[in-house]
Amino acid sequence: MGCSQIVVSFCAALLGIGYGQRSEIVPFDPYTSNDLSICQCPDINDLQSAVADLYERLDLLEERLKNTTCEEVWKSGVTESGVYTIYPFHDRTKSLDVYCDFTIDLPGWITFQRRIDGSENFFLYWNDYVNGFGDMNTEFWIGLRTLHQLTSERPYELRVDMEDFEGQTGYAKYSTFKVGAGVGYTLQVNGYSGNAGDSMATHNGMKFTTRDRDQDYAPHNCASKFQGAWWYNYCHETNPNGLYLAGPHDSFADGIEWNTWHGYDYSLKRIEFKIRIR
Ligand SMILES: [Ca+2]
Repeated sequence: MGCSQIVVSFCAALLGIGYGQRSEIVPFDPYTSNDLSICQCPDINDLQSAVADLYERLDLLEERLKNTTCEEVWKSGVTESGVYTIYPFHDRTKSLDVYCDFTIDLPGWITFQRRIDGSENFFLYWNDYVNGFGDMNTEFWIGLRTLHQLTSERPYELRVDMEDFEGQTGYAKYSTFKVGAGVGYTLQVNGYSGNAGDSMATHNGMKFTTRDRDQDYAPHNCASKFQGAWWYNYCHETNPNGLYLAGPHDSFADGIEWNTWHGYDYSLKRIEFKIRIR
């Protein structure tokens, strides 16, 4: 133990500040010097200011460790997709647990919806869709409130990945994705690229509709008719929150459809909606 550790620990203990804090006022390297002759108790004001400085540095360090996005989680060395805590808001005290996808188009995406096995009931109500539901590791919806909070603070892009029961995959990307404030939660989506076709275009500018809140253009309730919840127009080209009908079905458009890829009578095996800051 060098001089300053001894002195500062001793003086800090005397002054009731705590054990082991290091003051900068000792003018030599505390970890190498063995010259105890110049050890002296620092002034209490200097000591307090050194402690304050230390706390400030700890705050800065803690701030640096807070990942804003899934991309930052990935860049920190994590490579496995899963649920991680990020700090995506301007208010850096506010955290959010999200599922980060590190499987495709790296460095990483926030997944906000997933259908994969039909384990979750998606024919739910307004409050469910505002607040979110399900299990982030299997099937879930992150919630309209969260989507609005995220996309109102920074510009986001969207990626939709899908898979059929024959093992084919398709995707659609959009350079703009934004969800307006409640109660409409109006969707803004455009700038398509991909290989599954643009089934979101008809939903651009639409409000969100659930079985108990009709904000679509059809005379009936599109969510009730197609057993889902979405930014329905009159009514849809994609119905990702529809019934898990597992492949070809006789009913019309009430499964997990992406019309420009598999039409209105084929319910996809997997569909995932993901966003990241563009
Ligand atoms: Ca309607």
